[in-house]
Amino acid sequence: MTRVTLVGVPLDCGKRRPGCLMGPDSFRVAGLAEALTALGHEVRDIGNLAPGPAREVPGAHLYRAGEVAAWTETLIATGRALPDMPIFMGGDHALSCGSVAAMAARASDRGRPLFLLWLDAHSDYHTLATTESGNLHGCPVAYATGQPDFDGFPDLPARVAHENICMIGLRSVDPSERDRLAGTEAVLHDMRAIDEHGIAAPLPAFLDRVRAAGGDLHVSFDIDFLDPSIAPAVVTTVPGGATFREAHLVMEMLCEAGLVTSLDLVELNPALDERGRSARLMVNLTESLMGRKIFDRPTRARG
Ligand code: 4U7
Ligand code: MN
Ligand code: MN
Ligand code: MN
Repeated sequence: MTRVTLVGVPLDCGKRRPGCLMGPDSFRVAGLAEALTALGHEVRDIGNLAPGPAREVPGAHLYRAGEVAAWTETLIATGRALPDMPIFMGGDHALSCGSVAAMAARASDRGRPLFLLWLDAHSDYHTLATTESGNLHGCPVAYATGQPDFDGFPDLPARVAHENICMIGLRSVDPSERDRLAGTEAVLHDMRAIDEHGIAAPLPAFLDRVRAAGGDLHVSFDIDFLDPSIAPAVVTTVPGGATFREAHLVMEMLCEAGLVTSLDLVELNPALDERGRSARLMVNLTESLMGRKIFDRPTRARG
């Protein structure tokens, strides 16, 4: 049994096309709390957070950056103090500036490192200086790892080390992100690697490292990790994403490892959904993460 805290984050200012505002309520309507309760977990929904007043963030090309910075401040303050397993129901991916920073701070308060599993078509490694779109949902990994050029944002209480990051599902990475990530120890699995080796391949080694380090593990699930044919509720669809079974397998393997301490569900745009199917799929995947299985499997031997 896990104690789960649902945190609504109706942050919709990380990109120009609105809609993620309704994400938290779509997850509620799709039955997230009920599904986790039925699996035997203790679930508490603390409602939706609200940001403080916008901060001063310089940069004419940036879209509503002062509001993202205000949300980041709220998320760090609230998230750091949350017990148990928070699920941040977005909201767009700019919320992960705050959720990841908060979980890194919480882990460091407990004397542990934070590991980050990034499930996304994109690497979200822009800084305020490198983003061409000016949309801050493309920036959270750079912020959370402590890259420079986040003037006006709150100081990071604790940063995530690149060597503790694993990204799976990549298929749209901008050249400047690629060049800067290539110089780090982050483990990057693009869709080509998944086609070639299977989605299960990169996980055991990463999970072994989390376990060996006694780390917390935050999973950031951008709905565009999934192929748009099964999850249509996204603004800019990127073809060639994870299939239904590939995504469930990742969740099932994470469940078996028993290491996940927090989760983001982000970028769902309910206005573009088809009769709620994308929201329902995200809820089903969360159920797989939290223990729904057909048969028990013997625990894999660990090296
Ligand atoms: B998401 C992009 F240019 N890199 O910076 C950008 F391709 O949270 C996309 O992963 C960012 O959906 C996507 O605007 C952010 C673009
Ligand atoms: Mn993203
Ligand atoms: Mn994405
Ligand atoms: Mn997106």
